[in-house]
Amino acid sequence: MKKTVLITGATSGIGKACAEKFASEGFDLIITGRREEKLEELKATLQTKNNVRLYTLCFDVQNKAEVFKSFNNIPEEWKQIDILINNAGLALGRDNFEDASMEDWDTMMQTNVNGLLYVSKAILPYLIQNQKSHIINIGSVAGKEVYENGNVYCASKFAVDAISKSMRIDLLKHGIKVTVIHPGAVETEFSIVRFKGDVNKANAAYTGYKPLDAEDIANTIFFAVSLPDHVCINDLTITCTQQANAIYFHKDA
Ligand code: NDP
Ligand code: 8X3
Repeated sequence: MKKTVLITGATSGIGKACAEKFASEGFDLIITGRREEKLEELKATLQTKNNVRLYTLCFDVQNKAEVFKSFNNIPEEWKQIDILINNAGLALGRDNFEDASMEDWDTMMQTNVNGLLYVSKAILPYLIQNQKSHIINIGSVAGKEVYENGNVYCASKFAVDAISKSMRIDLLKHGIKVTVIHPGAVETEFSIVRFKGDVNKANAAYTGYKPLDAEDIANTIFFAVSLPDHVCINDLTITCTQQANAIYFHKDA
């Protein structure tokens, strides 16, 4: 029987690359995001290319009521969820503590922390029922070391790390694997969003070295979910070769 993967934030970057990878490997997919037209476009492309079924859900992960309504209303045949990839997330601004916007802080915490909690809680009954399910949370190297002006984005990803450890303990009795992936710099829409459309600042974030591609992360996630039932990768940090951690890069001269 085909397996089903639920990917949050599938409209671009890492989430979209995961959708492409899992579809190419024959998984059925539930893809989510706020941009409906991007979800529908991806659904059409992946259905044409691969012999798989896709279901789209358009909601804002920050909205608890919307999240629960979306999952309570999914058709019965989509309730068999094997893998949850909690990927939706963002950084907003890279500002010193005293200059940073409190609205940006709220959005980052509500998306990266609350959103992940709401989605996980909403589909937990399906994952428990399934027994051999797997939760993949997308953390960050920013959840391993704090860097200058990273303040609340870093805090949100430290929280993802703590939540992942806690989920692994509490869900042990249900046989649910919990893996947290901590990527370093990946070239996606992430920096455009972080710098609020400032393309020069966004491009500068990836200049002088070869960053990871979204596909690198998708392939790593696929590897983690392809391991035998008795093997669980708990925690995996992945950077490009020119990045050592959240702070140190070796850039081209
Ligand atoms: P992108 O900006 O390319 O993708 C982010 C995705 O998250 C989009 O699909 C977006 O969809 C979705 N999203 C954002 N906010 C919400 C929301 N409130 N509700 C629902 N969906 C939302 O960035 P990445 O692919 O790079 O980011 C994916 C994850 O990887 C994030 O958690 C990020 O923190 C993490 N990460 C990224 C790194 C990088 O260098 N790029 C490094 C380490 C971690 P839509 O706009 O349609 O809602
Ligand atoms: C995104 C990577 O280094 O910009 O999580 O925080 S970083």
